[in-house]
Amino acid sequence: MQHEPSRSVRARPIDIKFQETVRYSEMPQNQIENLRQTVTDIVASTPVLDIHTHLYPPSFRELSLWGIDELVNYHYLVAELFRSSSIKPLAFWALGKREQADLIWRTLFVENTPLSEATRGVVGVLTSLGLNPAPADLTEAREFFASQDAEQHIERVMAIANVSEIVMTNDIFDPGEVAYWDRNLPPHPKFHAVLRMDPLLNDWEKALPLVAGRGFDVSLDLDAKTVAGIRKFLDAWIERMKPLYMAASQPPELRYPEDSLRVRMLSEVILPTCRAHNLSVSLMIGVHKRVNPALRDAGDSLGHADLSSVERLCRDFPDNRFLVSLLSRENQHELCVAARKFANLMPFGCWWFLNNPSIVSEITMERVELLGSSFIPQHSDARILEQIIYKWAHSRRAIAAVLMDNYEALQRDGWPLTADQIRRDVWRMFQGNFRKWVGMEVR
Ligand code: HDL
Ligand code: ZN
Repeated sequence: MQHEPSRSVRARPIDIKFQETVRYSEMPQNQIENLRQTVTDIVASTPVLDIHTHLYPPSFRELSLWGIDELVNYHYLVAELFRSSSIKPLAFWALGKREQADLIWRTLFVENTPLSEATRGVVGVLTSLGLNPAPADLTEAREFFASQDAEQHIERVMAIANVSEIVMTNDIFDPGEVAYWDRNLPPHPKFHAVLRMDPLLNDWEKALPLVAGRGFDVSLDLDAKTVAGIRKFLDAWIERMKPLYMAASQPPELRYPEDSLRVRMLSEVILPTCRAHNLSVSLMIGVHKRVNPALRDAGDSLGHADLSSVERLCRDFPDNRFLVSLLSRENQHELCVAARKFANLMPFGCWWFLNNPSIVSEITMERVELLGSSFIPQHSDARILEQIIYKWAHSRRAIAAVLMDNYEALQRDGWPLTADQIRRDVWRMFQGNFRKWVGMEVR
């Protein structure tokens, strides 16, 4: 029963003098400048483990994309082309890759200024490789890339980007991917595998023949035999691929709990398999696929996801680890709060349409304020090798600025901050949190 305060207590005016409980001592300007330079240097010099990319070593053949024609044909730029050119998608797709690149270059880099994140990125790559960043055409760049040795080029680009290791996206339903793994080649020391399985969750009817085709006894109904068959299929892939985690991109309509094949596949097949192999699952939620099919890979959009479903997954599966990235800017604060409630939830990256400096800054600031250094700030999502150069340069600049503000405030409040503490924090965000999450050795 609520105790009612006596009248006298209630009547007495509440006399609170608001005063600064902490006397902010102004930091000397040179201390601020020193701090900013220290943070800039540490963020720039800490190698990052790029936890989600679509990059592959040369042994993956046509999946391994690099060079100017791939860079300029990035699907982000294809989408931007149609806003500044009269060409229609059908006519564009009828062109060869070089003609496509020439058209994109002329339209977005010559007839217009490369102001967008994705166009400016190509400029930064050319500059960092010592090439003319503003040529009239792609002749010089094509000659440069044609003269590169693939392996040496990978080493050079990773060094420029200060990326220590690259985590791939290995779609077990992609024929090119399956062909690679069927060759049983030795793994590349700097590229790590991830078992990507979208069709299992998003389109079982399409996935079924590919699972059955590998000799597993499965049918359309998710009966006990089929659950066992899909788990054996995944076990075989895990044995071969040794993935760091399992991953799937999900539409914003993902709801849990829900009486659906998607949720049964997740709760009866995927999550138990992850537990059996001590693997985290990465759920990348918020994609509306092909809202404009004519644009192909450039035709995807986004939607607002349901964080209560994510929280209930973390609650109901406490022995699973959820590596989560959401595509809607409006979901980011909710994701931080959910991560405060569940230690088996790891927010990561500023994904896709969020990977722009203004939004990376906003998301990183609210993550630091709510989660300290207990999150993974970024991944490149690079599809073409050289993109890690600009994607990480842009992200490092935004992340460093956020850390400067927070360290400055900490010093103002009297904390005896040291460069070693900053080094430890940045290493944790760029390397340690992920290594620990997936069980890699934490150097
Ligand atoms: O599903 C994904 O992994 C996304 O990152 C898509 O590949 C998307 O097309 C992309 O390249 N985003 O950057
Ligand atoms: Zn991706």
